[in-house]
Amino acid sequence: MDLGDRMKEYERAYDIRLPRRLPVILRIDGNHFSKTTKALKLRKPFDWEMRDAMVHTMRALLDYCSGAVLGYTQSDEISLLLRNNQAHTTEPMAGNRIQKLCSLVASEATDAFTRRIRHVNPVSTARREQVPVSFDCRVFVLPEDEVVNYFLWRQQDAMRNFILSACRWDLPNYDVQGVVSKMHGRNSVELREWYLKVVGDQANTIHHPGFEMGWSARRVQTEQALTAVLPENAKIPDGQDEFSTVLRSRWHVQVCPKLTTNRDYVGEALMGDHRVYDKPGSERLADCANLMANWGYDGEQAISPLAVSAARRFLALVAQEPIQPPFVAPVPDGGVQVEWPREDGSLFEVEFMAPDGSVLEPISWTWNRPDHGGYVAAGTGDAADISPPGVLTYLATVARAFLDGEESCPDLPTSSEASG
Ligand SMILES: Nc1nc2c(ncn2[C@@H]2O[C@H](COP(=O)(O)OP(=O)(O)OP(=O)(O)O)[C@@H](O)[C@H]2O)c(=O)[nH]1
Ligand SMILES: [Mg+2]
Repeated sequence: MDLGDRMKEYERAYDIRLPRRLPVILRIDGNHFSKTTKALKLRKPFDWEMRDAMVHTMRALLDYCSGAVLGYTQSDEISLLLRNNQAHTTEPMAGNRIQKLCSLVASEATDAFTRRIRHVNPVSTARREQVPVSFDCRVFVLPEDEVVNYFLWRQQDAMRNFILSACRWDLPNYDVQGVVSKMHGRNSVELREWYLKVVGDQANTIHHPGFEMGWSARRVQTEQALTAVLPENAKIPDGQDEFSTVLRSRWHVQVCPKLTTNRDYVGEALMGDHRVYDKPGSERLADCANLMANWGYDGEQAISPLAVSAARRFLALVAQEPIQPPFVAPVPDGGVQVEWPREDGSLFEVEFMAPDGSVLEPISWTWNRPDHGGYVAAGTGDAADISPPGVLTYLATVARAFLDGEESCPDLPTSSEASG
């Protein structure tokens, strides 16, 4: 055997591959991050720049890894779920070769995190350039019915660490160490209750829920106006018009829902069925409220609390009507969109916008009908307007007429009609 063959044989002995078609988990973890975070001068116990860089890295890895369907990050770690069973011909990433997968993904993570953490804050760029950062990566397969449990395990780790850290940092005047050591490992739910009782009303403002639950990303389909995605001056394709829409797939980053009560969140990603529109409106609204600025990594605004509160009141009104619940989606400029499609292709859409100073809770609506190439009705108002019948009450009536198959939009009654 010549030298080359002999060396190749040594190499091949450890060129091990994962079995095909099983769910693949990659876990990327910051190497010695207790030291690294100190050198980067990140805030303890929870730091937004660290979080931003981790979420950014997760997003970069989701794009990098073929077959990625779900990402979850907490503390200094990221878990990715990859699938390679979509078709019989689907090729797994890096041929499922373990060494190649781990080294590629760890390098990509290191690159994405390093760039982000150095430049997220211009004041610290120069100092941070001196700090070496590295990530490790492990990879394995598991049975389909364990995938949800895997993510649940990582989230429980986040929740336990969150409450232990929050107690230690926020309650220096208490014998936290005593309480923690009494409860440690036994019952973090009790510890959480104790913490909430002690910090009282401030509980919601001290830490963002994402520090407790972690952040996650799934691929979702969103509907966009055709005119918004076509290049400027491009011709609208035959059979479509300026009101046509297209489905676009994108990564949707959010505070991870509590997985013990939302197992479907992971289950849907695993089964390749995770359209953003599948959730009840109230849950989607809660997701929207938790989005950070730049949630789609395209310069989006955080969702306005006023828009969320107006949309919430509207959903409560609509829930009293015997009609199907609407779809709810965030809007890039900080608003929330609530909409119903009809089988004939019509769409009734209400947008709760971020306030621009002119009115308290600006709102606009359109009833769009494709066959007549235009709007049946459109209007704007202030959701805060409660003079009879109130804009929200009116729009709930319109939604009902729309779903009842009406062809025209009820008029906005004048105050005298409504009270008379
Ligand atoms: N200051 C600060 N530190 C953080 C934050 N998130 C994570 N960390 C640090 O990251 C560490 C993650 O823990 P581990 O991964 O178990 O420990 P490690 O030091 O990275 O060690 P290895 O992973 O074994 O290399 C925590 O102990 C924290 O010190 C944060 O938001 N702020
Ligand atoms: Mg680590």
